[in-house]
Amino acid sequence: MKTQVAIIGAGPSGLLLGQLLQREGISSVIVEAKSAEYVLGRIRAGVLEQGSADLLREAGAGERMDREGHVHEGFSLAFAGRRERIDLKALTGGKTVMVYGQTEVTRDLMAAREAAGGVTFYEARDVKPEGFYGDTPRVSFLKDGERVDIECDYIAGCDGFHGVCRQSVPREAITCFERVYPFGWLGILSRTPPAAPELIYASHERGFALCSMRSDTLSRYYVQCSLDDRVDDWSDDRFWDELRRRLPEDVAASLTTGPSIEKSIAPLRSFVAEPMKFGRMFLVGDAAHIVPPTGAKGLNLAASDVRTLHRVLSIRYREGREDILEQYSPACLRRIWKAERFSWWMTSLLHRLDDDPFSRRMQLADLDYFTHSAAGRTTIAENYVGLPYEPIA
Ligand code: RFL
Ligand code: PHB
Repeated sequence: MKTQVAIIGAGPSGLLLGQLLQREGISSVIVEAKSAEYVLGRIRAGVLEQGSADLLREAGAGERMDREGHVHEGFSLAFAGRRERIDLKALTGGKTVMVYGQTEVTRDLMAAREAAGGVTFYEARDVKPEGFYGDTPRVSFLKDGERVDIECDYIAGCDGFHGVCRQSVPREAITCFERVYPFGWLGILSRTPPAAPELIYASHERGFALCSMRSDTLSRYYVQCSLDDRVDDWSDDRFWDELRRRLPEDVAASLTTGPSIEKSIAPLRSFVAEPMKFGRMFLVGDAAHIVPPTGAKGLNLAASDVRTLHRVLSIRYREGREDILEQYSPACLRRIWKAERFSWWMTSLLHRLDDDPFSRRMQLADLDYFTHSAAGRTTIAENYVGLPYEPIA
């Protein structure tokens, strides 16, 4: 089997790339280790930058998002009994974010790919990117016990943090930067109305908490937890009690609780691999970088990598310019490091870091300063809505 771009991974990165390439007349085949149902069962991101929402529209998969998603013009930071609103729209010259779940984004992209007749192999085993330092790269895998080989011009490694692509690169060709945080997030999804119309990020002596949502009837909440905690340690009642204790009193008092329909623990990590291009293979999204979820940047960074790869591949195929491909890695990394910085900073600002009262006073001073200075609020807002995309020439 032959294609122009072999894409490994059918998460949001792989599916979005496939869709954008298809619109440009560039063929792709997607190879995914799990089933489509499994991919759709992962509850993850909820906040899309305006640029990510625009990209979904460009991919022809934005219709339901525009109908069912919610545009948010601000969010709040809660600390020391106060609630400070960051007015995203006013502080960024009109930019907003879209609250629309990653599950729905993935579902819409899968439907768009099916409608366009795109080829996707699910439940592929022993997937291997091969020959990417030469002129004839291949992706090889087992499907229903048979080995399949896909010959291609380029490989897009969209296979997430634990994927095979980054691991296939020779050790000396890649440098990884990492910070692992000494706490995690326990998240639940419940069929209850959201605690407030906008997101609330709460910094409390007992630890961080976040009120988010998927719709008017579906809420997503998180509390900072210990890395030793197991999901089974947290009954729904324990979760709701802990959440209430960390929220502003009025929000806690009006919180609607109900049975959780999903509950999971995620560790927090910052990670960047450099470079992101190895011969004819590109790393995209979580395969190349991870951010702690505090800044809502993971999916958005994946989308901006896809945007850049789509732009350079389009120029490559339209104009025959191979040199343009060299811009992929530096252009992506410039934006990635700024999002890494923001996510790390938001994480340090809002979580319980240690038992040192001095650390807590520094956090409160930072929160007080940033929410009361126009420059501080603007800094938070312009990072949250998403920094400008790096130009490709
Ligand atoms: P994904 O989504 O991990 O998809 C990778 C796909 O590759 C497949 N795969 C393989 N396929 C073939 N062969 C192999 N050897 C393979 N190995 C793996 C996997 O099965 C999978 O289907 O990566 P992608 O596409 O780069 O997308 C990245 C995003 O999923 C991620 O950045 C976000 O979910 C991060 N994130 C958030 N991002 C935001 O922008 N806003 C948020 O509000 C936000 N909240 C979150 C989050 C992530 C969270 N967790 C659990 C990590 C909240 C949480 C709790
Ligand atoms: C979510 O709704 O899952 C969510 C929202 C904002 C974040 C992280 C996760 O910063």
